[in-house]
Amino acid sequence: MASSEKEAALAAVPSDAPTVFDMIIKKEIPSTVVYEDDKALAFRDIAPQAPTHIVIIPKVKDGLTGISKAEPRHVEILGHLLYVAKLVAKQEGIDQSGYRVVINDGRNGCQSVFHLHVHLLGGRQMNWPPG
Ligand code: D5M
Repeated sequence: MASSEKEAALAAVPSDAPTVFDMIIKKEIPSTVVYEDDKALAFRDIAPQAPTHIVIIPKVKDGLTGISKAEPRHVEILGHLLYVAKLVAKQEGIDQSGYRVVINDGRNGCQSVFHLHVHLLGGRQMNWPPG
């Protein structure tokens, strides 16, 4: 993660207010959408951390600002987002070489946007442990 991305995450204030992702869903700001269905939207990350870096979000937030806020009613959409990650990885041609799926949560997790999202990263060798 670039230091500016980390700084943005550390400065972010957790909130249920609309985020930049709502603007993307409503097409109020541009994004490069790579997948869309009735429940999920996937678009290229504006600050890519790998050759392929896609953000996958639920179209309806329903209180799901982050994974730590998940309730039983969110189980279906959470599973769907992971399945979309698999579909998009194949579509992006990174399924053979492997990839990483990440959900950042809260301050220590470096979450900067409080609308649950799954990162799909690939196209390079990842390291473990992550930074
Ligand atoms: O990740 C939030 C991610 O959202 C971060 O990787 C940048 C990305 N982002 C923020 N604004 C945009 C726009 N406008 N388009 C595309 N991607 C965007 P987090 O896990 O919260 O740190």
